[in-house]
Amino acid sequence: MIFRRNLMRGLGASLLGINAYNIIKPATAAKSYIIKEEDICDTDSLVINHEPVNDVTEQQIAAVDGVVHMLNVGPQGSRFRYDPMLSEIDIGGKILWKATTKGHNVEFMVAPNNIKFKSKMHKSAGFTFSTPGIYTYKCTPHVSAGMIGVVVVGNDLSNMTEALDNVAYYGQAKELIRAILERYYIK
Ligand SMILES: [Cu+2]
Repeated sequence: MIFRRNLMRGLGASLLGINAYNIIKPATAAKSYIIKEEDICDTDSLVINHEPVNDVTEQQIAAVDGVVHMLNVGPQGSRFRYDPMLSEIDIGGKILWKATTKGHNVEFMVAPNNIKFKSKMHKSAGFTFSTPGIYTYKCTPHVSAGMIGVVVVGNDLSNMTEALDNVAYYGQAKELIRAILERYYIK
């Protein structure tokens, strides 16, 4: 389940060409996305695999807590974006990154317990978040263009300091991650 505790606070704000609607968007429409079997990144395709993702079948999409689209052009017209950029899920929730357009992947940058995950290019991928905390992730080839995302699991902000800055952040990634975290979680 997505909790929307912070949604109202951000409404109307605009920073760096992103607005609250596009950062936090309810994932209740997940059932409407049809994922083809061949678009699912299977376990053997993962460079680093800590969670099997080949169990994300069409029938199981309805059980996904959030769907994040990987896009060549984001909702605001920026190149190379995830939509939404921020996902909030409960412990044990699963996110599906859908290869809506090709050329993208998902690679964790900051994660609790230094959990590693890197999906194959051009493929949809899923991950089950069993450890609470803040996760930041990038599209490996597009991080400098700001193709980044944030997942907050279990409303646990204990690794905020680490999430705010990391050597893996560069280009637009750094200011976008900071903007998201500061707007919604830092008073
Ligand atoms: Cu990309």
